[in-house]
Amino acid sequence: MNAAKKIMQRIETLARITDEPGRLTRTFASPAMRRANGLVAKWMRAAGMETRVDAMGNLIGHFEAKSEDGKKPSSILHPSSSPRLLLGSHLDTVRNAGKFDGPLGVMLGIACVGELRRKKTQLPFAIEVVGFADEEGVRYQSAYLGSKVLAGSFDAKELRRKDAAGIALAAAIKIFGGNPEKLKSARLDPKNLLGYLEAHIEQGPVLEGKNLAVGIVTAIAGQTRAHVTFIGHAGHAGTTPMARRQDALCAAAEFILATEKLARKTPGLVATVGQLKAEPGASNVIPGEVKLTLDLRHAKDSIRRSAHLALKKNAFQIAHRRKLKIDGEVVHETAAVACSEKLSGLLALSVRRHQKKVLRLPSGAGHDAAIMAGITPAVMLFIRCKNGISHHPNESAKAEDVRVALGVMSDFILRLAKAHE
Ligand code: HGY
Ligand code: MN
Ligand code: MN
Repeated sequence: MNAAKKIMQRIETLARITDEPGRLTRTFASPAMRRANGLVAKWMRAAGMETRVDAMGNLIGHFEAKSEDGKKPSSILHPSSSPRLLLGSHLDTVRNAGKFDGPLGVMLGIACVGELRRKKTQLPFAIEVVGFADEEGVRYQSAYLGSKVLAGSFDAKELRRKDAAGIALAAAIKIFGGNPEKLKSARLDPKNLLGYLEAHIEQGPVLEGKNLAVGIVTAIAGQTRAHVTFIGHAGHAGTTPMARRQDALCAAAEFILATEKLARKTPGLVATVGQLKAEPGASNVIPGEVKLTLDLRHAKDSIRRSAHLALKKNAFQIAHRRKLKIDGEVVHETAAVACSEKLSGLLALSVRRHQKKVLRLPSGAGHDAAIMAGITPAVMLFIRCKNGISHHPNESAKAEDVRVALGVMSDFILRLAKAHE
């Protein structure tokens, strides 16, 4: 079976590993994540890699091209100190997710190693394929827990975060078999890293619109994730006159529409209220308290930050006018990150070998590459996805485009090896 077909088959198999029967949901340190790590580790070993799961639950496959006599090339002194190129993406998903967001990058990384081994290619560096433990931030609301540990930018304060069931992050790590005390030492040594290449579906309509299989990411948009709570007064739906209500849900509704209005009139800004919880949550009770999430993205940090300030001010004004109290906190913020010019230039040469046109485009979605760029040059290859759909079960990519991506990535590795000799 050809490599692209095998990747598509594995994507299907992996998509059946879920925490929620009937739909794909695989969140940080969950039983499904454990099963997914086990299966992907098996595929990594079949491709000739040694595998390990680090203190945070990241799955890492290590590959060293051996010379004919089975010895490691001289530059590969020891797994901990050999120069290496990182490939990969995340294995966790959003709720009711698509199959490709994350896993496609990991499967392509494994396939690259499989090709190198099949062709007995000699490389002056090792390759590590990473399946990150938590990029989406669904369970603990703060994204990139896996890549932050490898990049050494994880903040130990996050360990106190609680999930919806009240389980602290530190406890979830331990239950999964990780070690919250060893997160610092799980950091990769930047000295050994040549770079990080992440292949990922575009999650947007641009490549499809230009009829291109792949594209190169210029930069990853910055993001702010915040929680906003409107605190009013619960009351009887039948007896409380409209003029005397402190209805938290009406305040939230006004805020949500104001958020949408600001994003619609600010070029390049996207804003989303993805979660909302109204308490006490009965049809005949005026909602006394509403907690909602706010997700803001923009390629320019200054615009994202001023939008956040404007919305915060607006929320206070709405609360004041309606005689409510308001509370809020920023739970996650990452700056916009430019991809490595040097590695993108090399990747462009590889794309040109497989596609007439080289398109460079920004990413509105966040990616582990944004965090890994903190310790090593990061470069991203986008793969066309159908109607740009993502974070939805209809997310899909074509085997033919996956074949192109595999060719580009394999070519990129050889180019990097040449440049490294
Ligand atoms: O939300 C995002 O941008 C990504 O899918 N984590
Ligand atoms: Mn995603
Ligand atoms: Mn993703």
